[in-house]
Amino acid sequence: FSKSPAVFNPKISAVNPGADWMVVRPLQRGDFDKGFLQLLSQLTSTGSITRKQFDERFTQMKISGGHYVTVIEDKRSSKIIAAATLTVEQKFIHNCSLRGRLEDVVVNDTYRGKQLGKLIVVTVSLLAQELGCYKMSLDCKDKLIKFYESLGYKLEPGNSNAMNMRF
Ligand code: 16G
Repeated sequence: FSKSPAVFNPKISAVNPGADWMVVRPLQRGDFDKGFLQLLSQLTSTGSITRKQFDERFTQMKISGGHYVTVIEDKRSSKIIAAATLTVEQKFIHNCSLRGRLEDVVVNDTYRGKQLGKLIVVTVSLLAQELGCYKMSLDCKDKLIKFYESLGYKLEPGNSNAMNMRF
């Protein structure tokens, strides 16, 4: 990320969120009541997750480690308005290195244009770098390629085709 202008010449960044009505922080159990799952449903199907299921998954993620679910809360309404997850994989390659994956990035529709997507992606990307990941990867829709490129992500032609097997 060292050449990313978004990180080193920001108007808005992890250290300068630019507004006192919001906070960037790790997911908390109480976020079940702050619309976290409703926000995720703007990204894809969540199913109908009960409080118990949410709590158990939260606990499992804590125990297994490597899951950094990060959110932005609007403190005025106590609602989660953006989220992104860093998942860290342990590797043998690259001298027993770590690989980061950027997952489940979503910003509430009604908060468009406030650069919250940039804020949360830059925050989570810096976290990956701080944790010692040798790279950070993501899958995204075609229309989001420009957005991620503006934050320092690059397509690697011939080397990074996303393929899925859906079950
Ligand atoms: C996007 C997300 C991915 C998410 C998937 C859900 C980013 C950068 N990518 O690819 O993390 O899990 O959508 O879509 O946020 P699906 O329900 O079709 O798997």
